[in-house]
Amino acid sequence: MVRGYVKRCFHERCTIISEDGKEIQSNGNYREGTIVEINDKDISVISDNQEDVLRFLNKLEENISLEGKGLFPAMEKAAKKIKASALIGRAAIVRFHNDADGIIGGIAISSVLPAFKQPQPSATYTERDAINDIGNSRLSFMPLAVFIDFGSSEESGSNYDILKAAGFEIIVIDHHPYDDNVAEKVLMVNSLKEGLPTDYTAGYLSVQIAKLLGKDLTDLGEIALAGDKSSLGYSEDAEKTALALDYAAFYSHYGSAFNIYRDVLKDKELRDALYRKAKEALEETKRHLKRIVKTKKVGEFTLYYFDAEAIGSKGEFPGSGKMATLLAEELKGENAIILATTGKMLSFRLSKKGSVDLSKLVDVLVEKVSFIVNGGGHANAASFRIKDPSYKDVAVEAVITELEEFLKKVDG
Ligand SMILES: [Mn+2]
Repeated sequence: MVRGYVKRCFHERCTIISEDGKEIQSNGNYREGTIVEINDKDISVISDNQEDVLRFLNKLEENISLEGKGLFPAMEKAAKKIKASALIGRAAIVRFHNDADGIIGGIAISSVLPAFKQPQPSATYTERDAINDIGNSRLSFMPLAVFIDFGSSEESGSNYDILKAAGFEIIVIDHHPYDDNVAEKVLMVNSLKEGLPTDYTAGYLSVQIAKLLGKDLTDLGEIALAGDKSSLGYSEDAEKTALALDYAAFYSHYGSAFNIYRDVLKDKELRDALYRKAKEALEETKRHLKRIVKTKKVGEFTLYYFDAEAIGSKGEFPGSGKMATLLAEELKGENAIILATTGKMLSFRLSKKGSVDLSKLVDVLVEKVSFIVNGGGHANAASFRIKDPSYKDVAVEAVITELEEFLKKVDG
């Protein structure tokens, strides 16, 4: 005798998922989402109250068997939850950061979990996102939300309360610095939380989760690593695809992007065309950068800073963050900190990984400088936002002052 979950009934034929993960076809007519007891060929209704459904779900998750071992237990737990959710046809939303790493994560997870897919424009999960997600799934029971390559921060966490109050369960797959309170509210799969470096990117972790569920997407994993320039290594081909994805992401509208990303992965001609356009734009940017970049010696470091709006045209690829990355690569091995300013956003990059923790520097800036609204990122790449673009020059001054202090403290 096992329990089962009524997945759907149509013309007196029902699909029931048993707690050991089997799909059973049966005659009858039950309400979807009902928990039943299966006794040989007899089926009796238990209930459809939330407690019984949750108990069933926990049992089902426990019974899921995985292919091999995960990098850490939270990863296995997420894999089981995703598989169980897919089995019972639970409503799900997958939001992923709209860059190569996030996109690969979105593709990997949605290959094992049918879900509403949504590229995430900002690095935080906002009030607006929460209200939209609730609105989109308000008729479903206990929907699952999976957030990839963003969403570990305190700011995101405050909006998870709304989502959870509406009955959502949340999984966050990420490699950005995380907030302890957020880690308690969600099932967090974050490399930093497990003592792994940020090089285990969100897309890479997502590919590993899919692998535990029998989907081998190893090639995609490399593209995710390339997108975030991970030290775990990647092929030249993966690097090309990552750049093509970033380029497509930059120009696509948020709602319709997902299928284009899949096309880029499938269609080499399209990928190469996008790659060439992106590469051209980057080469052009490189030439302009040399012309306008300013430098300032701060302690052991040289700060390279530039106004991204003085290069190229507004709203065109590459964005200011990518420009900063480009310069960081040019200066590889040098003790350089790069700062790109544009509108309200200022982005830092490091040319020598690990030489200083940029996310900590941004924390200090947010705390000490009144016109800096918020910020975040990781050790090698971080950014912050100012109240108004007119504060841009003062912001650069503030960065120089605070950086000096910050470096002294790190040394001492
Ligand atoms: Mn990432």
